[in-house]
Amino acid sequence: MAIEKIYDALVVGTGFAGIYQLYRLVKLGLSVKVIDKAGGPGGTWYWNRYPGALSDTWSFAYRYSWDLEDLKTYKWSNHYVHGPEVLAYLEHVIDRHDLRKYIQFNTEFLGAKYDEDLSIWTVETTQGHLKARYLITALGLLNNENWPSIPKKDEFKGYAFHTANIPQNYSFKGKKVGVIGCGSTGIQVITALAPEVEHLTCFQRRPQYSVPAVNIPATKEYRDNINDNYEKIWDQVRGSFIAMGFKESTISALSVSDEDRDRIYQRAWERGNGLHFMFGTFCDITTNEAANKTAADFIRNKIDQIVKDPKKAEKLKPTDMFARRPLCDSGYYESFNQDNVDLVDLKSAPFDKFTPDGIKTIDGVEHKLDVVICATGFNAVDGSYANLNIRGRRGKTLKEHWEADPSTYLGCAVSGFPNLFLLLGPKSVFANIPPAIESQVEFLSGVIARAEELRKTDASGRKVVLETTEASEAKWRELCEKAAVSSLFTKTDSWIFGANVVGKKKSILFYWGGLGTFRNIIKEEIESNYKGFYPFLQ
Ligand code: NA7
Repeated sequence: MAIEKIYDALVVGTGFAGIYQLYRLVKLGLSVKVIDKAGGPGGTWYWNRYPGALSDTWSFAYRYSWDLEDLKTYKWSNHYVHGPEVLAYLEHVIDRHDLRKYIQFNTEFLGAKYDEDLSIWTVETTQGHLKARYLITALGLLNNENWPSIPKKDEFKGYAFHTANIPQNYSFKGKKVGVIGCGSTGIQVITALAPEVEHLTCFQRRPQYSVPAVNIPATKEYRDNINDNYEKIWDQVRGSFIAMGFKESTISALSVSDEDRDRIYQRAWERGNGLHFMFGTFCDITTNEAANKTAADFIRNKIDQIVKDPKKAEKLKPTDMFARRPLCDSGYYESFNQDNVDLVDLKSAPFDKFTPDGIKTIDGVEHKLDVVICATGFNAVDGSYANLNIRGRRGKTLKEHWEADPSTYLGCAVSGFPNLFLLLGPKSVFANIPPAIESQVEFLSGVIARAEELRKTDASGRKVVLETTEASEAKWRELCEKAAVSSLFTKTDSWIFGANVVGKKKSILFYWGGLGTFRNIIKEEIESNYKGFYPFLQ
C-alpha cells in the first residue's frame, strides 16, 4: 500500500491571502498544497465578476507590497482597478513566482478533523481527502452568498443570479433587469447596467451614502511619483488606521466653521474615494454623531442636486447615520436621471412574491423582469465557515466553539484547534485588505518558522502544536470590544457586525483599532516569543 503523503501545510483558497501564504510557506522550505473550489485563482474576485466590479481602494494600494520590483513595473491604467485587472494581476503574481504547481483547482474544502495523537489535519474535499500538519484557511470575508427569501422563486420564468455567481457569457443588453440591494455591489451593478439594459428596476431597502470614485487614468507623472515614493507610501499605509494610502484626518468636523467644513467636503468629493471621504476629511465622522451628521447632510444635499426627480431623490437619501462601509461610485445617483431606471422603495412596499414574469410587491404592483440580480451581500466573515465541518480537539466543531461568539486570537488562531490558522478570520483588523492580509501572513509565517526550527533541533521528537488559549482569546475579545465601542458602525446595522443575515447573531467581527496598532500588537507578540502560542512542541 502506498504511504499517504502528509503535507507540511495545506492552504485553502487562492485569493490575495492564499497566494501570499503559499509564497511564504514555500520560501520556508515546507511542502505545501493549495486547494480552491474555483477553476482558477482570485478568490473573491474569481466569483464576483458582475458588471462594473471595481476595487474601491486606490490602485497603488490594492496589491502586494512585498515585491518592490513588480510594484514599480506592473502596469495599471486607472486610479482604481476593475475586477478583471485584479484577476490578471493575481495570475501574474502566481506565474512570476512559479506558484501554480502547488495549486489544485476545482477542489472544494468541505471540512477537516484534527488527530490529537499525530498532530495532523485530515482535510475532506470534493476530490477526496488530504493530510497536512498545518491547515491554513484563506476563505475570504465574503464567500457565503446571502439570498433574499422571496416566495415562489420557482414560478419565475427568467433567471435569478447572485452577484457572486453570474454566468460569464450572460448578456444583460436590451433586457428588463431587476437589481435587489444597493450596497457596494449593487451600486456598481446599477451604474454599469443602466446604459445598456432596456429597463432597470432597483429594489432598495435602506439607501446608502455614496461619493464619487473619480476613476481617472493614471498619468505617467502620477505613476512616476508613486514609484519614486513606494517604500514611503507602504510605510505610511502600514502605520495608519484604515491603510488605504492617505493620511487620516486629525481634525474634528465640529472644530471648523461651516464654510471651511463644506470646502473640505467639497474637495474630498472632487478628489473621490468613499473611505477617504469618511476618514480623510475629519477624524470624528465615525465616532461623533454630530460630526457624522455634517458628512451625511453634505451627501444628502448632493443627492438633491444630482437627482432631477425630487421623488426619486427623496427615496435615495439615507436617513440613518453615515456609518456603514462607505461607498463610492462612477455615476450611481446620475443613473436615476435616465428614463429607463426606476427605484422601488421596499420599505413602503416590501416584496410579495415572484410571478412568472417578474416580482410583485405588496402594493400589488408587478415589476416585469427578464432577470433578477441579487446584490444582497454575504453571510460574511464567520459566515464563510458556516457550512464547513471543522473538528478540533475532542471532536469539537468550530461552529460549537463559536456558538456564543466567533472568538479568535488576533483574528487567526482558535483555542482547541491546534495548527489551524485563519487568514482574515473573525476579529481580524478592519483595514484595506491586501496590507491587512500581509500583516497576518507574515506573522503566521514567523510563528511557523520558529516552531519548525525548534522541531528540527528537538532530540525527543516532539510534535509542533501551535495552539492559542481560551485566555488569549478572551483578552483579544475584550480588546476588540473596547476598540469597537466608540464606533458609530456599531449603531448602524450591516454585515460588518453580522447584522445583515436573518437569524444571525450580531457580534464583533473585526478589530477596530486600525492596522498600525494591530501591527504593534503582533510585534509585541513576536518579541514575547509568541506567548499566545507557547509552548510550541508537545
Ligand atoms: P452589502 O453591503 O451587505 O449590501 C447588500 C444590499 O442588499 C443592501 O442594500 C441590503 O439592504 C440589500 N438586501 C439584503 N437582503 C435583502 C432583502 N432580503 N431584501 C432586500 N434587500 C436586501 O453587500 P455588498 O455585496 O453590496 O457589499 C459587501 C462588501 O463587498 C462591501 O462592503 C465591500 O467591502 C465589498 P439593507 O441595506 O440591509 O437594507
